[in-house]
Amino acid sequence: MSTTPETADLLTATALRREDLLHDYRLGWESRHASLAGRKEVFMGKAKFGIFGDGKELPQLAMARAFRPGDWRAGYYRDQTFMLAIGELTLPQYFAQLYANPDADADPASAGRSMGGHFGTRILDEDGQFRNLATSKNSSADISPTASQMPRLVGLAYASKLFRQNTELHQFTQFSNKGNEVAFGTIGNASTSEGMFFEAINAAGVLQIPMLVSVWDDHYGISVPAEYQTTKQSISAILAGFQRDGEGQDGFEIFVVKGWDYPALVDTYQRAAEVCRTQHVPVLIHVTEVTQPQGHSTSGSHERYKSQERLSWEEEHDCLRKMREWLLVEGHATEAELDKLENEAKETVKQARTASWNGFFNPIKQERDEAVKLLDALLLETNTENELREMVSGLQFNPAPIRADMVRTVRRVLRQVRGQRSAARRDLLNWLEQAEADNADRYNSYLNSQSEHATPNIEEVPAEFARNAPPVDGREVLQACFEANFRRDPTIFAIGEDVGRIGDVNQAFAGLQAKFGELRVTDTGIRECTIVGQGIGAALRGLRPIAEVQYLDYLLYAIQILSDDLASLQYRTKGGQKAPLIVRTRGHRLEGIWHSGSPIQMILGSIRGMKLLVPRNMTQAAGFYNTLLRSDEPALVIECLNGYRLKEQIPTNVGEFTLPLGVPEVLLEGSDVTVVTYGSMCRIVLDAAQQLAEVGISVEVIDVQTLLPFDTQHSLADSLRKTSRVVFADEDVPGGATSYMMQQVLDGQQAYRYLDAQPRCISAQAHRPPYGSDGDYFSKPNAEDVFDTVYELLHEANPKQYPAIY
Ligand SMILES: Cc1ncc(C[n+]2csc(CCOP(=O)(O)OP(=O)(O)O)c2C)c(N)n1
Ligand SMILES: [Mg+2]
Repeated sequence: MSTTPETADLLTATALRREDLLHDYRLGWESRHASLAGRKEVFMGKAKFGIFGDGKELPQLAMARAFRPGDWRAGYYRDQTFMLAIGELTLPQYFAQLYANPDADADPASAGRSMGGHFGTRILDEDGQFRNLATSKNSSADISPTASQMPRLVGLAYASKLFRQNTELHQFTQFSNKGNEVAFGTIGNASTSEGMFFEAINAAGVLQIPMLVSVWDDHYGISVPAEYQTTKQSISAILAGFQRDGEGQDGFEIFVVKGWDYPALVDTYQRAAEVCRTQHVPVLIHVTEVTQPQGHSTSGSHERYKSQERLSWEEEHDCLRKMREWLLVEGHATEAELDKLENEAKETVKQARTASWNGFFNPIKQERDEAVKLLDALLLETNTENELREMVSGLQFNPAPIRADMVRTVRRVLRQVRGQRSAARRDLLNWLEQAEADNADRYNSYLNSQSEHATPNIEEVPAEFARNAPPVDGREVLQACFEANFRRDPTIFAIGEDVGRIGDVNQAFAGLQAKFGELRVTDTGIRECTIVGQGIGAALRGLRPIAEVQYLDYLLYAIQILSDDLASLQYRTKGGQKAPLIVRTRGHRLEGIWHSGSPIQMILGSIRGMKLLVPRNMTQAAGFYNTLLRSDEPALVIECLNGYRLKEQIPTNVGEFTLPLGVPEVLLEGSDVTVVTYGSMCRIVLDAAQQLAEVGISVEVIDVQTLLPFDTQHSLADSLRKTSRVVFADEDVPGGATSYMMQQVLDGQQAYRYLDAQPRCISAQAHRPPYGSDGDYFSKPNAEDVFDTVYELLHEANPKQYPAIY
């Protein structure tokens, strides 16, 4: 440990002032009334679904007392009390999310994109740049899949370790105060059944990071009780082996405390956060005897599955009731004072609810009224009162219109007056155009970065090559690229299996740990999901991780977290958060069922919101890494597994040259057929093209290079205009990424109109390739397949010149 953090003053419950206690009690009741009112809003039809934090108020108030500026949270949908207590959620904001208010000022966590209970703070400013995160109280943006907050939590805590131990990072005071920040995690008891939970716990123990996990244990996961969830029905009991043997030893500190015992909770959180913050020891707090007064969510009622005995027990152990009893016994307040406070809390919530509803609904009503006015004018002008009045009235007198009602009505009305010339029709068309732009911003924006550091804004720097320089192994190009970037930017670091000591299995990091130290180039355990999570969390905190998944085939272990968490991050916060993580992996051809995969369509379908790069060689890969490391977008880079030992020319500016994304490269010009491909297939297609040239067929070979984004300038359509014939080739399953490319080109670029022949796809077999060279030949596309497919196209066009081969 290179610095000694100041020890915080421990705040025990007995040291709390009466006004602090009453403040917490009031807040607890405001939160409770928000839960009660929230459920009613759903049943009245003002919101679609509700899941609330009732029963979990006290532990969260205690946790908030231990939470400091600079700290982070990764939690789940029960945490409204905590968010209210740290001042990062207001009651009107709580209701705004419930109503799905798409205004980021009203719902800063998600701009109405996430259902209620999905919290998060805006860590970016209007321009998409990080705010000062060392002085703010931060929450990463919640997601719904149970336990998916855990991988990211590892990264949030890991960043503190790096900020503390790597003195080069002490200058980044905007992000950290020398690593004194704790990452607080919350999770339900049942969600600890997930593999990700255990993987994250083990990783935190190995890493020794300031991760403080609270388990809210209400005995249930919806209707399924602990007997079905947890061995011995106790997460703290079964994790006891993680308890460290004493100070200075590796392991966890584990605490168990009852969820209704306010003074014990306050004391526990103070002690737990202290040890976590100062010693960087991970902590588990098992909060037991927690209740769920309204049941799991608005989708059902818990009377269906909880016994009468359990329901009565929950009523008696309701944490707010228990706190009231304690306040009275200790003489901190009188019955009358507490009654008053509870009533005031109810009133506060009522007012917040009304204000929030008006803030949500009034603009919609105004838009509706404006649309109706334009529709009225149109009916009058086009004499369509009889035919269309009913439709317009449906909108006009709809008591609870939504934006879809307006747009639907306007589009259907416009259909009826199509072709008519009228000023009112033009006004309505203008209204629709504006509404569509506004709604695109409300509901479809920020899938990708919109900041000045977005990949399209990265300056293009061409590669330069020395004359007569001898070619080197591809891996050496990457190694030189990484080394230059590590020197340029101290926030960059790499983690993964075998990345550290041996410099990854293909040695693109060889020697770099010795040069930059173990904190920059770091081995991890075999745990793909939390390797990615470790990267996500660290990237959220302003660092630039490169997280490695050893082989593309093992990306499946991490695809869920990439898809649910990383890829959706900018979108689900409407630009409020970003995590520019680069995931590096290698795939396509090598050997056998689990070392030669190319499941590109699975990836394309899962990670919209990230970039997907498939460089054909290591020089292209280096150019892309240079671009990505200067941008603020997350990406997956798939290197060619069989390319590390192939010889390449190394650019003299290997750490500076950049490659633009979405720009295909013509590898061979030709006039008869265009073959569109990427990755390891480039070499095979080039080989086939040479053989085709020998029989007089001219093939244009194009490497698309990046699949997300895909050919932003529509250069492939230009090629098809020239050749009128196209083949899409890759190593995915039939109907895999070839279909994606075909859709992008024929549909997206409207290049179907240039075709004189059926578009063709070449892909691998539907099964994975067996081990061995014959397994590869008979399963993956080969040069003969490409030759024959292209030849057939020419044979169809001119059988005389190109007689059938078979
Ligand atoms: C991966 C996944 N599976 C299932 C669900 C549906 N689901 C939502 S909450 C929940 C129960 C969670 O129980 P627990 O972790 O104890 O939290 P609690 O709601 O009791 O606070 C389930 C099964 C989900 N969101 N994600
Ligand atoms: Mg539970």
